[in-house]
Amino acid sequence: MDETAVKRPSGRGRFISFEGGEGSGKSTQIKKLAERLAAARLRAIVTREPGGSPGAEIIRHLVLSGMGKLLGPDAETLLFAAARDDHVRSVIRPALNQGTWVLCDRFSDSTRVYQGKLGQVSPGILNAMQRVTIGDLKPDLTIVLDVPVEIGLTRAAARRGDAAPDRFEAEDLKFHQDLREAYRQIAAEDPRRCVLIDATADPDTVAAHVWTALRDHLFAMTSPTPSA
Ligand code: Z5A
Repeated sequence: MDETAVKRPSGRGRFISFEGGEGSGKSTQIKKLAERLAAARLRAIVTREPGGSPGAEIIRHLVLSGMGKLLGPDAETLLFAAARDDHVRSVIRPALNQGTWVLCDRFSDSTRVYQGKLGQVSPGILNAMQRVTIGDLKPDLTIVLDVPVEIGLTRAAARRGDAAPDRFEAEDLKFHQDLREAYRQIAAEDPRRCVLIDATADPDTVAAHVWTALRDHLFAMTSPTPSA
């Protein structure tokens, strides 16, 4: 890709979310993309959900400990929404408004998948929460990293070592298979925003596909087409 293309002034920063199942490599790929954007002299922040702001990190601790699950699916969804509200207001919107790119490890698709498709929380609740927390904000590009469940869980277990699995890692195999399917479906339904990437290859190969997705989706949007 012509890296001068990413330096075109465009006002608002770009918002890129990374989604996928456990161990799909989101954190690894976000780090690589951040390094590449920095090399292209683009201001970018890396953040995550749940979390990303001091208030939201407290809620992250709560939900990943399993406390939210005890309250039931609707209340657990409200916890994710409260975290997102703080994160969007205090980190994401200010950064985008200053022209900084935001690379976010999970965003609203995670709620659609984990709470909606798998947790059976009603579309009414999800839509209401979305209106309150993000309004019309949506990622310019969502990278969906796709790996067979066995590979993702093996990677996640290897990284975790002796530590106990968190609230979602502890779910059964069917949960993780349904999760993968739900993400594939979201990517298929919204091809203008989402790119499904096979994340079974080595990290550098996956990173090359992520970069191609940026070129095809974001720079097609910003046109004019960069000269070679
Ligand atoms: N959740 C929700 O329910 N509702 C919501 O609205 C939101 C979230 C926002 C957050 O977990 C949980 O919250 C999440 C959904 C739920 N479920 N879970 N669990 P988290 O942030 O703690 O974890 P995660 O988002 O699932 O990410 P992860 O498990 O940490 O994985 P990852 O970031 O996708 O992967 P990684 O850390 O980059 O890589 C994992 C390991 O694999 C690591 O050792 C790497 O070195 C290795 N790796 C990475 N890429 C490769 C390749 N290509 N080949 C070989 N090895 C690799």
